[in-house]
Amino acid sequence: MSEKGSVVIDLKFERRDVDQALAGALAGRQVLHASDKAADLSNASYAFLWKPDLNLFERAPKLKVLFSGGAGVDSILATPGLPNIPIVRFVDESLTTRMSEWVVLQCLSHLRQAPTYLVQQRARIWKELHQPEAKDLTVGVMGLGVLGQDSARKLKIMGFNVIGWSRTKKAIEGIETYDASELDAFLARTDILVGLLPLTGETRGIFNGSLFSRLRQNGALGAPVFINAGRGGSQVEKDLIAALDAKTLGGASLDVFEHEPLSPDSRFWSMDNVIVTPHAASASDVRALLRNAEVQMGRFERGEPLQHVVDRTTGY
Ligand code: NDP
Ligand code: OXD
Repeated sequence: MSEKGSVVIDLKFERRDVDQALAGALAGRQVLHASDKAADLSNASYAFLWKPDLNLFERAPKLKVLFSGGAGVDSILATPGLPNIPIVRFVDESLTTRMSEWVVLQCLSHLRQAPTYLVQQRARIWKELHQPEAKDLTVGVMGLGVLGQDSARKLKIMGFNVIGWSRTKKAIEGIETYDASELDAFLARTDILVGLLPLTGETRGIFNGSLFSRLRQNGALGAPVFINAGRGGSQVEKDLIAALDAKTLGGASLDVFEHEPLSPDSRFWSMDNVIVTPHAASASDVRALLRNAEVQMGRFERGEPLQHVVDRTTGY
C-alpha cells in the first residue's frame, strides 16, 4: 500500500489512452480502474469521474476528493449516492484554448457564410454573397467563466464587438458585461449568441423560443445566429428548429444536444444553415487531467485549499 492516497479511475476514455497517460503520472500512488470489477476500491482516496458507475460510491466508501473528467459537472452532480466531499472541476489551458478555437471558428464561419458557400459549392454555383465585417456584428457570450472569458477575448481580437452575460457582473477590459437581471438588454444587442453555460436548474431550457425572439433581428447578418457548446440540456431543440424554420434564427452551430449522440433522425444533420459537431468542441486531455489532479492532491495532502471546487449550491 502506497503512503500517498490511492486513486480510482472511472473515466470514459479508451483504456489504452488512460494507460499511456498514466506512464510517469501519479507517481507513488496505487491506481485502480473502476472498470475492473474485481478491484478492491475500499481504501481509495481519490476518484476521477465523468459519468460515474452507479455502484462506485458503494465500492469506494473512503473517497476524500472527486476529480471531474471535464469542466462541466452536471452528470456527476446527478449521480445517486454522491458523497458530500469536494468535487474539483477540470480547468486547463489546453481545454480553454481548444474551446476558444471552436467558438472563433463558428463565429467566423457564420460571418463569412461558410454554410451557404458549401451548399453553393456542392451545386457548382459561382455566386458572391453580401459580406459584412466582424466589426458590424455583436457577439454575445452567455457564461463568462473560464471558457467564456477566453472566447470573448479572442473574438474581440478577431474584430467582433463582444458583450457578455453571467450570473454575477464581470469586469473584462474592452467587453461590456451584463448580469443575470440584464438579460433582455444583452439579447437586444446580440447578433451571434454563444452559449458557454453550465447545465444547472437555472440554465436548463434557457435557450428557448422566447429567448431567440429577443435577439437583435435587424443586424448585419439579416437574422441572428445561435452557437452552443455549453450543454444540450440548456437548449429547447423543438424551439430551435422552429426558430430556424421561421428565420427568427439565421443559422446555428451546435456541439451539444438534449440527447447525445444526436439521433440519425434529427433534422439538425440536414439543415443547410446548421453546423453540427459531436460534443467535440474541446475534449479533455487525459495527461493534463492527471497532471492537474496531481497538483490538487499535493495541495490537499499538505493541508492547502483545493482549487476549482464546485459550489453545490449554484451547481457548477
Ligand atoms: P465556469 O464555471 O468557469 O463558468 C460558468 C459561467 O456561467 C460563469 O460565468 C457563471 O456566472 C455563468 N452562469 C452559471 N449559471 C448561470 C446563470 N444561472 N445565469 C447566468 N450565468 C450563469 O465554467 P467553464 O467556463 O469552465 O465551462 C462552462 C461549461 O462549458 C461547462 O460547464 C460545460 O458544460 C461546458 N463545456 C463544454 C465542452 C464541450 O466540448 N462542448 C468542453 C468543456 C466545457 P458567474 O461568473 O457569475 O459565476
Ligand atoms: C466538459 C465537456 O465539460 O467535455 O469538459 O463537455
